Amino acid sequence: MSVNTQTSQLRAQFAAGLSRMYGSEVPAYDTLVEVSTRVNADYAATHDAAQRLGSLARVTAERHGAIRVGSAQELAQVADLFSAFGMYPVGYYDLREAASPVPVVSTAFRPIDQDELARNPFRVFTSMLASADERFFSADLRARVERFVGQRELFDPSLIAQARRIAAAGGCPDEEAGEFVDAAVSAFALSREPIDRSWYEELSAVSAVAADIAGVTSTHINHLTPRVLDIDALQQSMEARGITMIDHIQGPPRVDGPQVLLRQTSFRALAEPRRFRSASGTVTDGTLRVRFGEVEQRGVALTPLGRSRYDHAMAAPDPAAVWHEHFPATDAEMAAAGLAYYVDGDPARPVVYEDFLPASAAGIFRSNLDSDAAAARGGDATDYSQEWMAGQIGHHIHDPYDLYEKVASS
Ligand code: OOG
Ligand code: NI
Repeated sequence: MSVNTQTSQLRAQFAAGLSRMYGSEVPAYDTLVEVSTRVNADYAATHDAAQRLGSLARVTAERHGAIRVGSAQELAQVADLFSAFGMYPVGYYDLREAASPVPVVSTAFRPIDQDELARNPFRVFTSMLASADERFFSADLRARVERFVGQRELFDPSLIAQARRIAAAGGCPDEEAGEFVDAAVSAFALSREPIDRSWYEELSAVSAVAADIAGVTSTHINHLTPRVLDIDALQQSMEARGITMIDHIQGPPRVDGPQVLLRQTSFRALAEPRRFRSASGTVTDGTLRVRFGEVEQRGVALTPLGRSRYDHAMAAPDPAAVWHEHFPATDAEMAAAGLAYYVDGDPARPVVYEDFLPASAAGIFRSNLDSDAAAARGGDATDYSQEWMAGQIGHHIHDPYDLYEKVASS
C-alpha cells in the first residue's frame, strides 16, 4: 500500500474540519477566531520577539479541543482514533482533586515530537467520567450510568479499525484521507437525537458534567480553543464586542518577566437547541448551555523546580504581588536557575508549554456551569491513576517533563 497522506497532514485536516464544523454550530467561535487572528497580527507587528514561542503561522493555526467520554472502553477507542492523527496521550489530570472538584480523570492527546508540533500542534483534552467514585455516584446510579454508556456506540467500529491501520502505516492513500477525516469529524458533531429528559435531569442533580457525558447517546466537541500572543488584549477586544468573558484569566498572572505555562479565559456559549423526550414519549424542543468559547496564551515550559515555585506563587492570595519572590525577571536568569526549559540552555530559545493545568481546567469546567457537584468528601476509594488509565487504553501515557527534557537537549 502506498502511503501518500501523512499522519501530520491528516491531523491538520482533522483540526480544520472540526473548526469548520464547530464554527457552524457555535457562531461565536468564528468571532473568537477572527479577533484572535487580529490580536496575533497586531502583536507580531509591534513586538520584535513575538515569534520566539512559535511562528505566527503555527500560533494562528493552533487549536486545542476538549471532549468527554463515559468509560475506559470509550477512552480506548478515542486513543486508537487519535493515533491515526499522530496524537498520543500525554499527562494525567485528576480533576476530582481540584479546589473545585469535577468527577472526571483526563489526559491530553497531542503530537510529541518537535517537528510534528511544528507541522500542526493540534491537541485534545480528553476527560473520562469517574463513575466509580462513590463520593459522586451511588452504587445504584453508577450501575445505571455504566449500563447506559455500555449500550451506546460513539464510534463506528470500522472507523476505529481504519484508524489503527492508518496509525500502523503512518498515513493513508490520498483517496482514503478525505473520507476518513470527514467520518472522524462527524463523530464529534452535536447530535439531534432526542435526550431522555428525566435521565438527563437525574444526572444533572449529581453533576452537570455527568449529564453532559452520560445523559446523551453521543459525544461532541465541548470547545475549540485558538491561541493568542496577548490574552489581555484579546479579553478587551471581546468585551468591546459585547461578549462577557469569565471574571478572571485562569493560570499565571500577567508578569513583566517571561510569561510561563498557560493563561486561559472563556465565555459562555449561548443556549443551543436540543430535543428532549418525556416519560410519555413526546419529543419537544428545548435548549442546553454546555458548550463555550475559550482562548489561551502559551508561555515557556517550567521544570519540576519551576513548577513547585509556580504552585507556591499561586497559593498566595494575590500571585501577581509575590511573583518576583519566586521568579526572576529575565529568560537568562530563568535558564541559569533551572526553572524553565530552553533549547541547549539558550535563553533566546524557550521551549513552549504544550500541556494543560489541572486548576485551570477545573476552573474552566465549572465557570461555565450553572451549578455543579459539591466538593467530594472523604477519601478516594477508586483505582484511577495514570498507570490504571494507560493499562485500560493500551497506550503508554507520556510524562510531559520527559518530552520537554528531550526538546531542550536536542
Ligand atoms: C475540559 C476543560 C479543560 C482546558 O483548556 O483546560 C480544558 C472540558 O471542559 O471538557 O479544556
Ligand atoms: Ni480547553
